[in-house]
This record gives sequence, C-alpha cells and structure tokens, in this order.
Amino acid sequence: MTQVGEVVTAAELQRNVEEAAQRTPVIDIHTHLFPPSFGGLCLWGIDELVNYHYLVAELFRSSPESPQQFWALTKSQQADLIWDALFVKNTPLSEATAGVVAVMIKLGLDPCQPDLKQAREYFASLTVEQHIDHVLGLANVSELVMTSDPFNPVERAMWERNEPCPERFHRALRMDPVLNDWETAHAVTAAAGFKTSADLTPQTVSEARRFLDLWIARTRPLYLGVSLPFTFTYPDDSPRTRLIREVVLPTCLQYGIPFALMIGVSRGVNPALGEGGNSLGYADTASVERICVENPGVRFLVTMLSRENQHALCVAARKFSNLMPFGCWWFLNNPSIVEEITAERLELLGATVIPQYSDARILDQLIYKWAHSRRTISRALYESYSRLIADGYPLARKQIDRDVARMFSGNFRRWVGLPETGAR
Ligand code: HDL
Ligand code: ZN
Repeated sequence: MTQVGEVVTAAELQRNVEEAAQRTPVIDIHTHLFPPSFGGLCLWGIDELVNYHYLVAELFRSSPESPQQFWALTKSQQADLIWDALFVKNTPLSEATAGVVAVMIKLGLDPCQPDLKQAREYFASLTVEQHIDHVLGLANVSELVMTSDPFNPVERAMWERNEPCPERFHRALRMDPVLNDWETAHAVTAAAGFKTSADLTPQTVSEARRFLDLWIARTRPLYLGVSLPFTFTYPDDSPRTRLIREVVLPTCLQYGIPFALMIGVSRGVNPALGEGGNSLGYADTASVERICVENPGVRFLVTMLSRENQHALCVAARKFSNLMPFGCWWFLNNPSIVEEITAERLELLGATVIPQYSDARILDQLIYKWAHSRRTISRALYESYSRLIADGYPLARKQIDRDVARMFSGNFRRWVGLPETGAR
C-alpha cells in the first residue's frame, strides 16, 4: 500500500488528531452574536456570561428564589445570585457552569472567587473592540454567522441605520415570525409598507417575497433559517407550508442560498423562566426527507433538537445530497452527546457534515464552546481513525488535516458559496 505523505502510527494518532482539531480555524455557522458596532446587542463580560439563560434555568434547582423574585433583581444582582448558588455553594459540573469556569481560566481569572468583583474589574478595564480579537483568537474562530431577525425592532433599527458589519460577521436571515406566526408577522411587513394581509393572496405572497428581497439586499445573508417546533410536519395544510413553498424556497432558489431548518423546540413549557423556559420534543424526520426530495435544487442545512432524531437525520442525509446535517444544538451541546452524535455522523456520513456551531449569545462563550467541542470532536475522530489503522490502513497526517478543515469550514464554504479562504 503506497500512501502519499507521512503516515501516522497508532501511538502518534491521538496527538495528531487533537493538534489538528486545535489549530484548524472554524467558521461558526450559527450564533446570536453581534459586532461591537451593534451597541447593546453585542453581549460580552462576566455579568452577561453568568446570566446566560441556561444558567438562569439551572439556578432554580439550587436556590430558594422564585423566578418572580429573580426577574425583579438588576442584572448584576441576578449574576451575584447565580454565582453564589451555582459556582460557590455548588460545584460547576453542568456544561453551562463548567463553560463559564473555562472562560474565566482562559482569561486569567480565578473561578474560585466568592464573588464577581475580580472578574468585573477585569472586564471593566477592557473595551469590547480590544476584547473581540482576543476572544476570536482564543476560540480560533475565523468567521461566524449572526442571526439577523428583521422582525426584531432593535436589530431592524441597526440595519436601517446601516451600522457597519465586519466581513467576519456573516449573516443568516431568520424566518421565524414569517413561518411560525404569519398572523403577527404580516402586520410588521404591512407597517413597513408591504401590501401583505393575513390571507395568503397572490399579492401577499409577492409582497412577502419583496420584503425578503429588501432584507437580502440589506444583510446579504449566507442562508435563510428558521427554528421550528417539534410538531413541524411537511407538507401540511397550514400557512407555514404555503409560505415555505411560495415565499421561502423560491427565494432560496432565486438567490442560490440554502435554507436552514432548526427543528424540535417545545416553546414556553415554563414561561416563568423566559428564554430558559423552552424545551424539546421528538420531531418528524420524514418531513425533512419530503422537503429535500421535493426541492432537489435547494441546499438544506438541518439541525434537530432531540437526541433521538439524530440517527434518522444521518440516514436521511445518506439519501439526499442536498441535506447537510449541522451542529449539536442547545440541549445536545454537551460532551457526552456531542461525542455520540459526531461518532454516528462519521460512521454514516464520513467528513461530509458540519459537526458543530456554538449558538453563542455572549461573545466570551466562544472560548469554552469551541474548546469543549474541539476536544470532543477530536475524541470521536480519534476512534474512527483508530479503527482504520487497526485494520491496517496507512493513514496520512495530511488526511487528518484535510478532514478537520473540511468539517470546520470547507463543507460550509462550499454549501453557501464562500470562497475557499477568508471572509467574502
Ligand atoms: O432558535 C435558536 O436559534 C435557539 O438557539 C434559541 O436561540 C435558544 O434559545 C438558544 O439560545 N439555544 O442555545
Ligand atoms: Zn440559536
């Protein structure tokens, strides 16, 4: 067997895989981050980190405060309460608490402090313009994709003021109100001067497309995306199917951009927790297969929220080359589940998937979300390569580098038409 390039021995494999996973820059294809030019939408620093909605939800399992009492506090009082309950009185074992600890240690802060005084002094000494390059460097994130919601009034105002958006902050245009609540969404588009009504008349459909045309010109999104409930079925006789078929998919075809389906949310199971009050449900992967087979000219990105949907999603991706599974979303972004999902993706799909995104809401989260994901993805990759070597395959070092670069950025660049290197 003649392999081109330096062959990796079984003894050297783990170090090679870990080093490739660490040094390969990643494009973070789904985040809720904003550039500093978007003002208060750009969240960073210890009080935001500790107030992440994942931690707010965890607080009430370890603290006598009720949600009502919690929401009456200021943001720094909330952070003090969370810090004391989850980091001082408890061991930061959960992924969300361990993540904050990992960020603090990477930034040279002491995660065993009895309060947030030291951390607050550190962040108060920085500007976010100084801090952002440090964070992106530590996370080795070369580019990321924002979630741009034209129905969010604060975001809308930023875009209407033409706030500068650095090229490494790509955009995805979110369709949630259009596809999940047309009753409300059409009032917003009508108020913006588009002749839309609750009824999906030909004029409403063409005006809804004109609304998307405006926002595509304004934000130049790499893809259109939507978060869908676990009850999502396609097709059905709801307005959603008509809006997907008559507005979203024709727009994706016209602009040559993918449609990202994020399926599985059970919204507001405990409204008292606010953003933290959503849960998940087992969704219908046959609907994913139907939308893929019906639209061979559209490239789909699909991420599903239930662990129990992942294997079927991999099988669906074997049937449809226009289906790209991506990431380990939300309640799946935990090491044990990321490793399991990545392993089954490698076994069924090889390096043809996009294994992860951060879903970060606070800039500093990139540091832990990518450190933990790189560590876990390299464990799954190591197992796959180990089996190859055990069967006698002469694995070359450059194959490892190629596979990791493909999963960390190349597959996405190809899917959305970005040039091979650097921001568009
Ligand atoms: O809809 C989404 O993009 C989800 O990621 C939600 O924002 C969710 O609240 C979240 O933050 N998950 O991590
Ligand atoms: Zn998200």
